Amino acid sequence: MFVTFGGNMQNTSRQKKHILVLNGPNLNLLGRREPNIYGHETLKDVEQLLHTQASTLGVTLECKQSNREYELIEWVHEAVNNAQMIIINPGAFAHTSVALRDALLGVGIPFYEVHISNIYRREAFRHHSYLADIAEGVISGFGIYGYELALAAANRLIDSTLEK
Ligand code: CA2
Repeated sequence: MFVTFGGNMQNTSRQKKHILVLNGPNLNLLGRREPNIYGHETLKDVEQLLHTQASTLGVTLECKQSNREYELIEWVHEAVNNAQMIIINPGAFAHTSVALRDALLGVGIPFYEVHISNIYRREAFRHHSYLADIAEGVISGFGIYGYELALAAANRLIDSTLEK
């Protein structure tokens, strides 16, 4: 059940809503290089925005970034114990990683794939993602706003499953 309290939506059901936000290789450089493609905000700025949005929605959030494929895979495995949704910007691993695909398939946690840039307007090798066909949805080309869209959508998807 959901009630508004001080303008914020509160989840009064006993089940905690928890979302894992993963960022892959080189996204720690956000805001520091290639602002024409990825904008001026740093990853810390993005994570702060998402934490603010999450508290308004009444969900808890964990944000992690790694340049290592195995670390992302480990975090996906660990999420099986506590996250109802994953939001992932896999970076270039979207275009290369069967292992990350297998991890996401293996745990079966629903996830949204986010790309800051429009990968379909870029080089041909970015047009294919190993995650896209197993994702609940893909957001690409909305800048960092894509993460906020994904969080709003993830919260709704969790609510719809809690209601059942
Ligand atoms: O558009 C996206 O979010 C990407 O996932 C970003 C990846 C790229 O390989 C994907 O094709 C699309 C690259 C992340 C690199 O991030 C940087 C950020 C700032 C400066 C340099 C790299």
